[in-house]
Amino acid sequence: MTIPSTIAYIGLGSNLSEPIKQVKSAINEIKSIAQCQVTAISSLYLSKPMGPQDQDDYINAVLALKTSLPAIELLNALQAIENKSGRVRKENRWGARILDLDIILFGNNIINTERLTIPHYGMTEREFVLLPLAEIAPTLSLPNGESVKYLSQNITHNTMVKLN
Ligand code: A4P
Ligand code: MG
Repeated sequence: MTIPSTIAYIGLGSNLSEPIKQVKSAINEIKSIAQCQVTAISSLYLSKPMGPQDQDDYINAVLALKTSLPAIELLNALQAIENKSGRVRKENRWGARILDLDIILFGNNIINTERLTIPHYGMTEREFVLLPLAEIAPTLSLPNGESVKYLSQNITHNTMVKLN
């Protein structure tokens, strides 16, 4: 029997404790999640913080993976990686963090549960999500039909720098 698989897109972000190292090591950790196969990885991008400005710049990236896991199990695996990185969850919204792993898209699924909102609620307004996503999936559309490439070309561009 073939297990149905889904293409999911994961957003990675870090602005503490050597962010480039954090993001690269998270990519390696994600590669070792059972029932997941990483199929594409964007460049790393340096981005100005969204939210409070009294924090360091972020390193952001997006990767694509193929998985037979349900979305909630993928979230559990990603949160285990965040916890392993030493991330401490704080009350302040959009504050500095060692590692943030968000499920941006999970196939064409629309999920609204207590623990998951997919597509990710901020994805259509965030340059640091749309640019790396359009880099690895230029023909991708959201479940509502919106084109990622179109969204990425029409977002307000700030000062993102592509690092590699
Ligand atoms: N959750 C719901 N939907 C999802 C999803 N699609 N993927 C829930 C992942 N998690 C999801 O997450 C809080 C809860 O959201 C989880 O327990 C999960 O059940 P969290 O990671 O603990 O909290 P958070 O990430 O601090 O909250 P939030 O509001 O999602 O933060 P954001 O919106 O991701 O903002 N500036 C730049 N330049 N680059 C960045 O990457 N990131 C942030 C964080 C702020 N500014 C930034 C960046
Ligand atoms: Mg998060």
